[in-house]
Amino acid sequence: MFKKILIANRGEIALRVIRACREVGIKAVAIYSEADRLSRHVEEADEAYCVGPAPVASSYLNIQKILAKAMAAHVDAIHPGYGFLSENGEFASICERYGFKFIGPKPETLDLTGNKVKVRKLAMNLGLPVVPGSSEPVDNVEDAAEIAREIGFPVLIKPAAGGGGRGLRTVHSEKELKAQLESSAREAGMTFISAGVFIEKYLEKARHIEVQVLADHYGNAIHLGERDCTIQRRYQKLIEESPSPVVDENLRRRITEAALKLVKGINYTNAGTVEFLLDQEGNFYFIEMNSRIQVEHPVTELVSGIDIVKEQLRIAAGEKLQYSQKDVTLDGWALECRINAEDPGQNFMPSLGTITAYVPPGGVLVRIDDYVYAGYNIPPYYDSLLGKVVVWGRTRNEAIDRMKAALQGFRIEGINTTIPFHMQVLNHPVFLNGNAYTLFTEELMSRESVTVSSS
Ligand code: MV4
Repeated sequence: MFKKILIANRGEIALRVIRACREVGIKAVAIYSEADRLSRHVEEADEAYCVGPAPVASSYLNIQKILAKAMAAHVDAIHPGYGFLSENGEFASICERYGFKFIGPKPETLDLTGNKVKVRKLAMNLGLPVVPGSSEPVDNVEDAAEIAREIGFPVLIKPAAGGGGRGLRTVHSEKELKAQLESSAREAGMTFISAGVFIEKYLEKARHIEVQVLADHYGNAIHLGERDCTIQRRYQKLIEESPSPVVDENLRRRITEAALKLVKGINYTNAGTVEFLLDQEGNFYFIEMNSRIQVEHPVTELVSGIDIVKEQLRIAAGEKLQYSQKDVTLDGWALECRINAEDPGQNFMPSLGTITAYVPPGGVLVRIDDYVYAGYNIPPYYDSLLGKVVVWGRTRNEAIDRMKAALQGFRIEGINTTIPFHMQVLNHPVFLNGNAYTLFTEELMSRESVTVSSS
C-alpha cells in the first residue's frame, strides 16, 4: 500500500480522501489555492502546499505546480478526486511518467471514456443498448438532418467531449437544427462543428440510473448496484438514492450485467460509474461512463457497506479486489441531498459570503460529508457544493423521514442553500411515489415557488 499520497482537489472530497487515508495508514498531502488557505482540507492533511492564486487554471488545474509539490513531498501517488484533473488522460500519463501512481484508470481509458462518440460506438459493438442516434461524429447539417429524420424528432445534440450538460441542445424540428448545432459546438468550446458533436433521440421523461463498479488489475470486476439520480436541475444532480425506486430484481440483473460488460470490454480499472437512461417503458440505454469517484458515491457506501475510496486506493496500489460479487450484499435504502450555496428562490443563483452560523445535524444513520464551518467565507471561484447529507433507512420511507428530520435540524446562517428545495421535493407526491423524470425539477420550480427560510 502507498505510504503517502497527494490529493489534487479541495472541498468535501479532499476531506473524504483524507479520512480514507487515515484509516489505511497513508499520510495525506493537501494542495490549496490562495483562496483556500483556511479550508478544512488544509488543516486536516498531514502536510499542505499552496499551488497558486485562486483561479482554477492557476491552482487546481496547474499540472506543473501540482507535480512540483508531489515531488517536494515525496508522495507515492496522486488522488484527483472529482472534477478538475480527475478525467484528464494527459495528467494521468504525466503523473505516471514522473513516477506517481495515478489513483484512477489508465490514461488510455480516460481518453476513451472522455470521448462520448467513441465510447458509445464501443458500447454498441459490445452489445449494450444505446439510445438511437449517430454512430459517427456529425460535422454538417445535412448529415444531422438525415439522422434526425431517421430517428424522429425531438433529438438531442451532444458534444463528444462534453460534461456537466455543456452544449446539450434539444431540437424539435428540422428548421432549428442548423442553429442548434452551431450553438452546441460554440458552448462546447469549438469554433465550428468540427466533428465534435453527435445526435441522439431525445428521451422525454427518462430517469437517470447509474451503476457503481469496482475493477482491479487482475480482471476482477464487480458492481455495487445502482443509483437513481433523476432529481437534477440543469444537469446538476441534487438528490440521489440507492436503490432506485423503479428498478426491480430483473432490471437490476440486466443493467448491472450491461455495466460489467462495458467495464470488462474496455479493461477498466478503478472505481467507476456506468450511466444509463431508463425510459417509461422500462428500456435502458447506455449514455456514458464516468471514470472517477463521484459526488454521490456515499449512497452506495451506505447500502453496500463498502468504502469506495479505500477500494480506489487498494486497486491503484495493485491489490486484488477483496470482494467477489457474491460477497456484496445491498441492504436498505440510502438518500443523499446536496447542500449547495445557492438560492433556490432566485433561480439557484450562487450565494456567496460568510457562513455566520453552521451546525450540521447528527443522529442515527445520518452522515455528513462537508468542509465548511461558522466563519467560513465562500470563495466565488469554485463550485457551490458545501456538503452532503446522506441517510440510511431500512425502507425508502424511513430514509425520507430521516432526511427530512436531518434537514430540519441543519442550521446554516449568512447564506442561502438548497435545503428549502430539498424539503419541497421530499414532500412532493411525484417524488414520494417514485415517479420523477428528467424535467421534474424544472417543472416543479416553474409551477411552485420555493419558500426560502434560513433554517
Ligand atoms: C439525455 C436525456 C434524454 N435523451 N439523452 C443528463 C445528464 C447527461 N449525462 C445527459 N443527460 C440526459 N441525456 C437523451 N438521448 C436526458 C438527460 C437528462 C436527464 C436524464 C434523466 C434525469 C434527469 C435529467 C436531467 C437533464 C437531462
